Amino acid sequence: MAITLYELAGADPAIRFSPYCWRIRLALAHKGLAVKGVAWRFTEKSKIAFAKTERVPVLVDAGKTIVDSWRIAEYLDETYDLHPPLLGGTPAHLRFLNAWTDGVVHPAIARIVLKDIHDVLAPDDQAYFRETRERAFGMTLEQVVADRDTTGVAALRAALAPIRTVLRAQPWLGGEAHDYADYILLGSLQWARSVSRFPLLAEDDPIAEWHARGLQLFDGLLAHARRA
Ligand SMILES: N[C@@H](CCC(=O)N[C@@H](CS)C(=O)NCC(=O)O)C(=O)O
Repeated sequence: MAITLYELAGADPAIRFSPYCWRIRLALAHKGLAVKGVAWRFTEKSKIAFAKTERVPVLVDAGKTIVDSWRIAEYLDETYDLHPPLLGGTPAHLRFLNAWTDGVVHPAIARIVLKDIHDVLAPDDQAYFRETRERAFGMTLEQVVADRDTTGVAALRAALAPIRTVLRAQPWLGGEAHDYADYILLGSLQWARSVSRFPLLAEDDPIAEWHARGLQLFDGLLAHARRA
């Protein structure tokens, strides 16, 4: 039976925009595994209650249910060990990259695309998203993104400096070949790309060149995805 992945979707169910779900889409493609994606919306908590979580991604494979993108990547390496490795052994540096991306890069991206995310959501999700995110940020969605053209985008580009340094020295974050390190950040950029046309990266940024190559991986998995 095919692997099933519950993925965050917009009002248009073809718009899949969760950074964590994109990491797993890329991870599955890396492993050469087929997947059936199931569109899930923020307010459909009951649909994933069987997994004892309120968040996606949720992966179901051969009767097993796994939640949390990092844990899913570990599971895929453990279970499909004859396929190309994603994490490879004891991935302390990848754990760091994962935590840094979630904790530093995501807030910087959110400061730019938060209102765009809201705009792609179905009506029930829009109300939920506005309420939960405005509570978390302590201001309106419009206020969060008000300075995105100036300080917002500058803050994101500055935060990405370590990535720029690495990509000046090697073609992929994984080294000579792409691996889960690349999928972590590609997933984050795909989150923004799915919901927004705002240019996160300057054209001459080495990260933009890497991103262009990343979009074409696995027959253009990211490049061909539906966008708002
Ligand atoms: N640490 C989790 C984070 C998962 C997560 O936060 N998912 C978001 C979608 S991007 C979610 O389901 N949010 C539900 C909500 O905000 O109610 C992972 O890596 O999978």
